[in-house]
Amino acid sequence: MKKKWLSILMVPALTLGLAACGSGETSNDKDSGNSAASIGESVDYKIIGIDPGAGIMKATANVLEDYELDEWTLVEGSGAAMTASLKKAYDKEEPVIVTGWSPHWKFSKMDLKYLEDPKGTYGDAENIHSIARNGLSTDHPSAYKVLDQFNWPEEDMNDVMVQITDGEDPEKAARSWVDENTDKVAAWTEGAEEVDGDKITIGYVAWDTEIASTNVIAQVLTDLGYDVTLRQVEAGPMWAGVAEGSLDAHIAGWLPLTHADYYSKFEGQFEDLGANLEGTKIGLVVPSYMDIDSIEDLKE
Ligand code: PBE
Repeated sequence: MKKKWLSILMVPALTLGLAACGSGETSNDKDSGNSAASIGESVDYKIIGIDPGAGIMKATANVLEDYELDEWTLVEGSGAAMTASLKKAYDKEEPVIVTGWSPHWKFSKMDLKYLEDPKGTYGDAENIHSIARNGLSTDHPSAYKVLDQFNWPEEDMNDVMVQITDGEDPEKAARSWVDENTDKVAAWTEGAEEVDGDKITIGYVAWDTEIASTNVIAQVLTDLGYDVTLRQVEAGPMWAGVAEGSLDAHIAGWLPLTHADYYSKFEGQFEDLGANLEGTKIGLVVPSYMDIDSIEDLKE
C-alpha cells in the first residue's frame, strides 16, 4: 500500500524540480538523495524535542552538530507534547521525527523505529540509577534500603506506563502494580523496618518513564509507613535538589551519558545507589512507515 505521506513528499520534490531524477521511485530509493531532501521539507526541518533540561536535548544538539544538520531545528516542549505530536502525525500517517527513549509506552502503541546513529553520538545502552542525598542512609535507613534494593526490568516499568497512557491515574496504576507484584516488592523492602510517618520527598521529572517508576516507589515507601511527597521538577533542579538536600532522592539518573553533565556537576554531593533498570536507549524516533533509516538520511 502506498502511504499517504509519500505523495505529500512528492510536492516539495516537484517544486524543487527534482522529481525528474526519480519520479515515482523517489520515495523508495534511499540512494537517490532526493528522499532525504524531501524528508526535511516534509517535517519543516523540525525535530520534536522535549523539556530543555532533558539530557536527550543536549545529546540531540550534539547530533545536529556531528551530522552537520545545520538547517534542522530541535523544538523544545515537553514529554507530553512530544507524544501528542507523534500520535497526531501517526494517526494520519504523516511524517514526524521526535526525540525518543526506551523503555517507553509509545513502542507498544505505535509501530516506530530508531534512526541509526552511525557516529554513536547518542551513546550505547544505559541504565537508570537511583540517586540519594548524602546522609539519607543515617536519617532514613529504611527508605535508603528500599531505594538501594529497588530494581526492575523494562517490562514491569512498561506495564505501569501503559496503564497510565490508557488513562489510569499514575498513583492508582502504581498501586495496582504494587498489589499485583508483592514478591518483587518484597525483595526491594527486604530488611527495611517499618517507620511511623517519617517524611520523605522524592523528586522526578514528568517523563513517562519517571512518572511510572517514582509513583511505584512512592507506594512502596507509603506501605512501609513513610509520609511521601513527590515533587515534580525539571531535570536540573532534580539533581540540584538532591545535591542540596531539599530532595531526599530521585530514581531518574540516566547514566553514564544522558545525565553526565548533571552527574559531574554535583559529584560528591549525592550518593549513587546504582542501576534500578538496565538497558535504556535514547535517539531519534520515527514511525516505521517513514522511508529513512539513519540520522545520515536527514542530511541533504
Ligand atoms: N529522557 C527520559 C530523559 C531521561 C529520562 C531520556 C527523556 C533525559 O533525556 O534526560
